[in-house]
Amino acid sequence: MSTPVYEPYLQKPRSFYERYERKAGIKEVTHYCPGCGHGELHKMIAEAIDDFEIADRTVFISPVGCSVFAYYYFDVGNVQAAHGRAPAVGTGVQRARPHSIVISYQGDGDLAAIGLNEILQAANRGEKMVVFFVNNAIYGMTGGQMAPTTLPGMTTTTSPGGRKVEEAGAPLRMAELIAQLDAPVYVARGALCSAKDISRTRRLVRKALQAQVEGRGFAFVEVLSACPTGWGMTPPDAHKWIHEKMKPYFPLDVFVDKTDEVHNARPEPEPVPFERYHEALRIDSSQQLSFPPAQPVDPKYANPRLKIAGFGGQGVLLLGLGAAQCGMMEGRRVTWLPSYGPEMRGGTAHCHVNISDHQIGSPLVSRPTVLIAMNQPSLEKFEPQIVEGGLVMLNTSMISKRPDRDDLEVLEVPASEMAQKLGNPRAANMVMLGAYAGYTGMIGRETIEAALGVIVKKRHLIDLNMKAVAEGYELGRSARG
Ligand SMILES: Cc1ncc(C[n+]2csc(CCOP(=O)(O)OP(=O)(O)O)c2C)c(N)n1
Ligand code: SF4
Repeated sequence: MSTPVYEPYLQKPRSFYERYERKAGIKEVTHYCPGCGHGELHKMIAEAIDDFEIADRTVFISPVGCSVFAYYYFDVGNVQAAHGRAPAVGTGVQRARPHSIVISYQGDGDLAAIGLNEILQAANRGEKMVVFFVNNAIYGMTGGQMAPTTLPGMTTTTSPGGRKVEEAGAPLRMAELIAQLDAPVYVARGALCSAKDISRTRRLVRKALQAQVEGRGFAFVEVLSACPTGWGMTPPDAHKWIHEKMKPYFPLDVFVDKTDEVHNARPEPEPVPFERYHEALRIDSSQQLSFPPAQPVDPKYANPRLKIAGFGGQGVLLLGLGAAQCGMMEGRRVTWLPSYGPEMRGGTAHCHVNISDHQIGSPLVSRPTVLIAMNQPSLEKFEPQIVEGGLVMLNTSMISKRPDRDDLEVLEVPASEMAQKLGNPRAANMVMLGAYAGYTGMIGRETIEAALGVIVKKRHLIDLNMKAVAEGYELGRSARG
């Protein structure tokens, strides 16, 4: 008798990514600690998105806090907002794209401290969005500081003697605060501690999302959620603590439910034509097409996502800007995103560039099709991110090793030495830009020369840069054969 094959009953929601491509090597699990409420709530939201079949028009706004990486998990539209600003970002998204389902996901530090004004104003305006407010009574991400929701007497890293109400005020009951405004249509509080509370919270989540599907208005669901790490407890003790300590202070209830009374019909989905953005930005799109796109482009190199990396002073940001400028002058859609940070002090500096014939979803390049590595640490750091069979361009003057992977196409360019021969090693970035254009055919040589006039601010360096581009271009072309 053959063994029956059972379909798994419990499946990952479809609106979660199949794999969580957050870091090389970590693809199956989230970054949350064991027992953390964020993971539980994520799953409830994802299941509801699946059931309402709204993944293609959902925009999830991740906050600053432990859930900052939510965009690695939810396979929907994602925006990462500055601390406390998710309701403002959500307002913009909702008003620009009224058919979107906007989810603002926020912690208590994010929503009730730095973002208190934002949330009250958005709720008071009755913006059409749902806010999931994760109340774990502390700042989890930064190591457990006191939050506006920290309970009286509760010990945190910034209230080692326990929260003193006479000094810090009483904990804010956000659901009650929002509920006394006129505009919100649904305000509720749930908890993630027992099976009963979890299934009740699931219903609240669905109801609030349903209100968005039906275009009814502002919905707010506060969720009492465990932070075993920040509280210094095991997950079972943390659940018990929510039940015994948090629930008495933050009662579970549905404070407002006007979802049957209020109905603001949503406009039918109406995608905004790309030209309308140009209109809004006062860009004459016919003027953009100053240079014919380089033709023909091998499909392998079309619509590239570039990561360009090196150490501070190698001009990697300018190299990226040059590539983006060229793409723009050839009438393509482009983005350029510099990455600053500790890299400025001697490590790697890098930028993300997209050049595309299509609308670009995100300026972030997490899976580059092309890596331009100007020094060895950049190769080591970003090689694992390159897509399978992608192109890596190495400044061999500074890189002695070769990629570990054998699926990559490698173009070796002794860029710094070539630039040195021209009189200035700092022009290595332009050698690389020329080599990229010559090798892939993605950018026309004339376009680069014109682009230099725009991006190189020191006029006396334009000649040198032109020569560097020309040398790189020839090397790239002959390497291609
Ligand atoms: C403008 C700004 N101020 C402060 C910080 C530091 N910071 C990062 S996360 C955080 C608190 C997050 O706590 P919470 O919203 O409760 O989320 P949790 O980590 O508990 O999920 C703070 C203060 C920051 N990133 N940006
Ligand atoms: S620190 Fe707390 S809130 Fe953050 S992931 Fe860990 S358990 Fe969750």
